[in-house]
Amino acid sequence: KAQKACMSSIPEPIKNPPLKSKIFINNEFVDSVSGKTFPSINPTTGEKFVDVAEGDLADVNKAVSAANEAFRLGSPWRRMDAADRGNLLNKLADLMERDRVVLASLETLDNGKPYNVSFSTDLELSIRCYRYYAGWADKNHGKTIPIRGDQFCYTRHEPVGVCGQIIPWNFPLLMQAWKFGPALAMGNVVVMKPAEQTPLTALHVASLAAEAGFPPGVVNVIPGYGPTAGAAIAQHMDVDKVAFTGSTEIGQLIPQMAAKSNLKRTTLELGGKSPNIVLADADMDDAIEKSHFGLFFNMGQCCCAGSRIFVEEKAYDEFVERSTERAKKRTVGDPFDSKNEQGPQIDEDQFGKIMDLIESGKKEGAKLCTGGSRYGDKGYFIQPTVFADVQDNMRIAKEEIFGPVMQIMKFKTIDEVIARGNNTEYGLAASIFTKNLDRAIYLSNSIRAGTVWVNCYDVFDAASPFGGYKMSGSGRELGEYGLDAYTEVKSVNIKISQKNS
Ligand code: TXE
Repeated sequence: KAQKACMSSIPEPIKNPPLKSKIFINNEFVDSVSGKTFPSINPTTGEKFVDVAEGDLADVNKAVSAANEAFRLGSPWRRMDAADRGNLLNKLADLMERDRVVLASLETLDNGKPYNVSFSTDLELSIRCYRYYAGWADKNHGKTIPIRGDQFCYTRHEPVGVCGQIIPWNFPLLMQAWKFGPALAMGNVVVMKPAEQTPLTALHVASLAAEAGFPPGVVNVIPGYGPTAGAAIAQHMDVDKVAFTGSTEIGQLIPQMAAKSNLKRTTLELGGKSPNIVLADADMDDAIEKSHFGLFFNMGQCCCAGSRIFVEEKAYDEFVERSTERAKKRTVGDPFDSKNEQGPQIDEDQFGKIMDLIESGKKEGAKLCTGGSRYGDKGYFIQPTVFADVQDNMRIAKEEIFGPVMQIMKFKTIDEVIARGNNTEYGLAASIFTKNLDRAIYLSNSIRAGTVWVNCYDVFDAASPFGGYKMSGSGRELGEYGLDAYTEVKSVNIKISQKNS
């Protein structure tokens, strides 16, 4: 009931929101140096709806120069009080509130996620993230340290400088917020490349940053492709740091490019194959609904999706049967229609990758309980799919599917499920459903993952750090920990005539 009341308070979307489709440098929208554009496709129809300026090396060079100029000593940005950087971030959040319907509509048009979700989740979490980091702007400071001798020693927390930020398409606004928030709060300047599939909300937010009053050159957004614009950022000699969220495959290239150029700092947030462990003593209604959400949310396009569900033997049959029923009820279709829980996948490539993995599951002998095919005949929709009797060596149990495809496996003992849960190159997230506190804690401590959810899934808060063990990434975003990636610590030692305690 509460959910319904909340949904009904969501304002109507705008079907044709205003589109900002040029490159954003120095607080201005400009064409690409080459004059080239690329099409942005509506995943609901598979049709182009706008041409976007295509940035590459030449545009990245321009943006990096603008960013360096904004970061020079004595610049308005460098001279600004830290608290005022926080005020600007809060102003940006206010403007996002003002344009919330436009941004949510744009996100749904470009990405295909249900409008209700864009409005109530993506916008809400993004705005909160900016406000959270606004509060940190004047609170991440150094120490004075009582070293030996007649010395005065203190540390300064300085910005890293020009931060390259490369983000994916699954949560365009939120990934931008996770990266802009801490970077700007700490006084850095940014050159961001949004994913080629979803450049529009990033560009709209850039214009809001200018309106909020961020000085020219502090925020730059270059739409374009990965191997050109993205690689130009990662390889740039005048970029001090690169933060990347995307595939593990490209995540392995980023530090190589960083090292071969100027050893810029890197943080990576990559793929996952997260275990969701359901013990027989769990509240089954709750475990089934939250496991459904943990996998199918955002069309399965979540790095932390609970995509290996291990269910204890005694509860296995019930879990499979009821999860199948729930998946069959999942409503799929036009993401602007508020009755739909699921929209299209992001593009043809992802659609093809997911269908290929579904076929592999069928061929390798997993039991297809529901779904398994395309939905409709237009756009990139896939039926909610459930596989049971999945074995650990099947491709669907090992590879990140990034689609609406659930894998259910059976286990007998706690030690077995820990070993199997950890038997992956990834380590982003995990979850445990049980009423037994002792087992919940033992399992949470034993699974090698950056986030563990107990009796819940996808609980995100800007204050709680997020990031991966193993090949799911390095470094942490969000929370106080997330400031580290955007801070250089300088130790200053001053010789003094006499130190006293
Ligand atoms: O990712 P890419 P794709 C996973 C998911 C998905 C797979 C492929 O399994 O099926 O990755 O998705 C930029 N130098 N995730 O192809 O290519 C690119 O332009 C610099 C998990 O979309 O990694 C985009 O901005 N940058 C993930 C960003 O990298 C490059 C979210 C991500 O694209 C580049 C998305 C290059 N050579 C996909 N090549 C998560 N962790 O949430 C590409 N890019």
